[in-house]
Amino acid sequence: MKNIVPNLAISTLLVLLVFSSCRESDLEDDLSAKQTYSFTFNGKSYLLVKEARSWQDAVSYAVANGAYLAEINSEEEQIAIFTQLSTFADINFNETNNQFGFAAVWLGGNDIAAESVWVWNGNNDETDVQFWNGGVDGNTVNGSYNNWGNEPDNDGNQDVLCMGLEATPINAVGKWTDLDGSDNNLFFVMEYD
Ligand SMILES: [Ca+2]
Ligand SMILES: [Ca+2]
Ligand SMILES: [Ca+2]
Ligand SMILES: [Ca+2]
Repeated sequence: MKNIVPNLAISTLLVLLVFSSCRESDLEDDLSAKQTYSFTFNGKSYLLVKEARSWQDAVSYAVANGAYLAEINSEEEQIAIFTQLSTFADINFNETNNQFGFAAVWLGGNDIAAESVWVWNGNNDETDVQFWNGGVDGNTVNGSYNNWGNEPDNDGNQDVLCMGLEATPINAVGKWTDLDGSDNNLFFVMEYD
């Protein structure tokens, strides 16, 4: 009988340890183990997470870390982010390939709430800013910047935005494309205020 209590205590401790380490590795906001690349532009910090995720998962990561998926508000911001990604971030294109065969990264644009109403909402909350209305032949809203390729075309119902890191037959490198956020797992860029 003497040894039962200590054994129970040790067993309980082991169970707790295993449980907590499982929980640790499941945490959505555990960025320490991930490959990342950080940079700044115009007083903002950005973090590229080199882990291919669905768009919604990428948003969850960003929000859990006090950030949002990058919202590109000017040509200068587009150039800064694209230059960092294409020149310095050391991205393995094969790891962030989309279903159409070109490398891309998620940004915070989407038309989830209403088709063809494109907003920046990189934390997927109630606050967004519309920047585009319509499809390929749509129009900018309130003079907002955009860098669409021959997109958005909502091909098969595509409601989230990525930046291409490779040219395609219809889009130059760096252009924006709408994709299905669940059918594609991509690296993603977080922006911090
Ligand atoms: Ca921004
Ligand atoms: Ca928002
Ligand atoms: Ca759409
Ligand atoms: Ca598209």
